[in-house]
Amino acid sequence: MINFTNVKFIKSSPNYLDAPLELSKEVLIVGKSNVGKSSLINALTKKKNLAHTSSKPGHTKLLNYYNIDNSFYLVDAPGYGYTATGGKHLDNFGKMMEEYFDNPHLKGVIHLIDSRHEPSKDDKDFYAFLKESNIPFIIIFTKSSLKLIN
Ligand SMILES: Nc1nc2c(ncn2[C@@H]2O[C@H](COP(=O)(O)OP(=O)(O)OP(=O)(O)O)[C@@H](O)[C@H]2O)c(=O)[nH]1
Ligand SMILES: [Mg+2]
Repeated sequence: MINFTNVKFIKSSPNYLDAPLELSKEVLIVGKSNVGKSSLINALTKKKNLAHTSSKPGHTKLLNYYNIDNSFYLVDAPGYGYTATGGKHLDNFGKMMEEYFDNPHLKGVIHLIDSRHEPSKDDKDFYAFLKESNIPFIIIFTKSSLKLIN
């Protein structure tokens, strides 16, 4: 069984060509800015401050590689759908991801969607992109305040 507490931050990379190669498997966490990607890494690994989180969108800017139990890398990606400057953030993001999806080490994707809102156009576009790819993926809805127990 994989031990999610045996975790190490390895490096930040601008693209997968600069990624660590020791383990040949990686799982990407992706979703719009501020949806909770970095927080999910901290929750999964039970380490509060391993991945840097922020209430301001656009915090994660590079691909951050975490070694999970010497078994695979969990990769925290920058978010889509946010631009501080009004620039072409999604275009840059799209280019980065298209290149990234050529990565033979990519074995799965965790796509996060904010459960409090209708999926955005970017959410739908990325979902369509995932369906077209041959990579297995799951969707996790974040920021739910659903109470299961009274
Ligand atoms: N209520 C609630 N807040 C959350 C949840 N997950 C994350 N947050 C908060 O949402 C904000 C953004 O979280 P991050 O984990 O930094 O989001 P991110 O997707 O990594 O954001 P970028 O790196 O900017 O793309 C932080 O203030 C978190 O505390 C959740 O499940 N519920
Ligand atoms: Mg982040």
